[in-house]
Amino acid sequence: GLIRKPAAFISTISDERGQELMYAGMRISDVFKEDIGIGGVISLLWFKRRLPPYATKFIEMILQLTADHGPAVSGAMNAIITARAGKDLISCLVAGLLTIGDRFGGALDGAAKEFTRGLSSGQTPREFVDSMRKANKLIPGIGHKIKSKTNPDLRVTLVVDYVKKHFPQHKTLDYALAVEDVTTQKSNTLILNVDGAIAVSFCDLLYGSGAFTEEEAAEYLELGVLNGLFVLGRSIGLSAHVIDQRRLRLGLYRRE
Ligand code: Q5B
Repeated sequence: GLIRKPAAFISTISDERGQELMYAGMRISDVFKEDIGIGGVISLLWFKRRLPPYATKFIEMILQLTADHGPAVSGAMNAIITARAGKDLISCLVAGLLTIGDRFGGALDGAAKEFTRGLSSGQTPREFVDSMRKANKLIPGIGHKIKSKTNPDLRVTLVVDYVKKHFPQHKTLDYALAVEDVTTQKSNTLILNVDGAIAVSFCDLLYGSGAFTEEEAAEYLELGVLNGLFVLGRSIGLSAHVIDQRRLRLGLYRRE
């Protein structure tokens, strides 16, 4: 009889085999009919479900806020230098993206992990800070090279205001802000930074929106989706820097 070939390749998020492309079961024509936006598309492809409008707007807000932070940050510098070396757009983009990690732009997953651990284990903010110091670990999502209590990061203010206004609960964000009160006693640059603010707010979305079970929320954090948000957002700005350098027709860079 017929012997079925084992499936060598499994995918569960999109399907182009029928007449219409489907994103997590939603027809591409309905994506536009219902005007779900890029936040809605991300909620379908990343989370395989529709999320409430305040959540999809929040995803869009993250992409807009993280799109760029000037030419001086690690990612942009790498992309600019690569562009000036005459490389193609993808090489420049990848050169920039490869700087994203624990120190720059890639502290979201770590921040989500550490702040949820501190909160769920009942540590006070002071105990949390002390436990991290004892473990000889920097707190992911805390600290900035130029932003501080006296030179606040408006991106963080925008996130905090949005979450407090629209989210049904924001206990991880509140906890992180209380941790910031402790860390800024040491140095006023040890603020809750943009990575940290987005990460803890996303924990509140995953655990508090009612769209995910506790296990699903924990699994998404484990899978590392949060750094993906920064990567996606910053790709907009990195590409822009490459286009800018080409437009300016700048030559090979060499430090004087
Ligand atoms: N200390 C961000 O360092 C930075 C501490 C800390 C406890 C901490 C540092 C850090 C965690 C990773 C993180 C995301 C490297 C940052 C981003 C996107 C961006 C970027 C942009 C954009 C800054 C001075 C003293 C030392 C340290 C202590 C520092 N951080 N203690 N927990 N987290 N943070 N990254 O200023 O006693 O003197 O030895 O790694 O969240 O990437 O715009 O630039 O959009 O592009 O060089 O915003 O905080 O400070 O390393 O000289 O430390 O503070 O132990 O204490 P700095 P350091 P001591 S957002």
